[in-house]
Amino acid sequence: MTNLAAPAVAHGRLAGLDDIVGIGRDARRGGYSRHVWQGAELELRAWFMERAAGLGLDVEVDRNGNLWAWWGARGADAVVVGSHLDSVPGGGEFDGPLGVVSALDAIAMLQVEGFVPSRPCAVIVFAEEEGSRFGVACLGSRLMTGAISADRARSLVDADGVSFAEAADANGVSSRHLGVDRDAMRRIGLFIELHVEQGRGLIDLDSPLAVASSILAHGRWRFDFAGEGNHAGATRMRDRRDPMVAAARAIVAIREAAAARADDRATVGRMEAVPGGTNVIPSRVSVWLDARSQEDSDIRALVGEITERATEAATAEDCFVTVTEESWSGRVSFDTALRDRLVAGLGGVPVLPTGAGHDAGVLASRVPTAMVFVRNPSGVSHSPEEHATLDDCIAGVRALEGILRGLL
Ligand code: HGY
Ligand code: MN
Ligand code: MN
Repeated sequence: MTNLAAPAVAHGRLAGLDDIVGIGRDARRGGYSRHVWQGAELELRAWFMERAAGLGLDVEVDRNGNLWAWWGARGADAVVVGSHLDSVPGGGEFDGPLGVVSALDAIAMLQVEGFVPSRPCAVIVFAEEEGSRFGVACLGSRLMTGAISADRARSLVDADGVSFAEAADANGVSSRHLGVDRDAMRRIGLFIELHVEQGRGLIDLDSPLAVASSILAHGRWRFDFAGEGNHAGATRMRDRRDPMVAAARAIVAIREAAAARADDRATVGRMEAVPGGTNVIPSRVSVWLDARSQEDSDIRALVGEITERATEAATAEDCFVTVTEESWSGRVSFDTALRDRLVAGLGGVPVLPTGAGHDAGVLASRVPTAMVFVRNPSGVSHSPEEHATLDDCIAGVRALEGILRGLL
């Protein structure tokens, strides 16, 4: 069938992205800071509910704070599409929202064309995908699938000491009912997440779209270096037990360890010194490690080496280090039948692996799951420089529309 409809456009971007372009701008960091159940993310939730209701979709919040918008009756074997609306601190405009906006636009286009689905269909917005507030990425999908226990999730705290349980309760999601959502999981027949590409893959392949093959194994570890808090002027250099110096040595070792391995990635993008005064030798320094590798065993080996070297660094400064695994995601290979179906339906687009984590990766071990990537001409993500052209975004919506037409 010929496409009769086109996605709405405003000010040179998809109209849905234009609607939310002013929400959560971060004047200090640049880009967007949209964190679960805080001002901007709450505005985005309200925007989603209104936009979905405007399309006649039936919106609900599930027991873990994820949003669902049903096209037609809720039911088993549903085709579920969507992504997330939260961001990293100072993130880009597309990571998450592009998938949500494109899903709504694809449904809107099918509606204009008079298409009537013969199978349940829903758009989902997963909560706390980036883990920017509570530390564990993909928290909404992990809770829904049982990949994290409700007790563990309830006990996670944000930078102000607010627990996930408290934040959930304050936002109408009962913390007592957090956890594996068997009803929701039974309803998902398959899940498709459209996402901006987060590397240079599509630039180099000269294609606006790709379908995902796999996600690197990845995880987060917290290294807490403990020393002796003391006075910056009164403490002789030889008398210090400075955890900042130990942490600095460990960070250099992290880079060396990852760089010495074929395709491993290790990042320290966050650290905290306690108490954090210019004239105070810290008593504790926490360093968050994000590590990723091709295989689960590679990453275990990498983190093992990093732990040894961090321990040496701590000992050299007469400090101690404790290591806590905050989250773990094994390597994901997406469903090959669904992937091949999408590739064929999209005229033979390339198949790409990704180093970025996604809710689709969490769902992949439970239900057939696929991802569609939209070219990112900057090749940059988790930064205000992340980009996708309007033409490529439209190609993504059209792709999703065609995929839904074929599946529904
Ligand atoms: O951290 C990640 O890979 C992500 O984009 N959630
Ligand atoms: Mn991201
Ligand atoms: Mn994302």
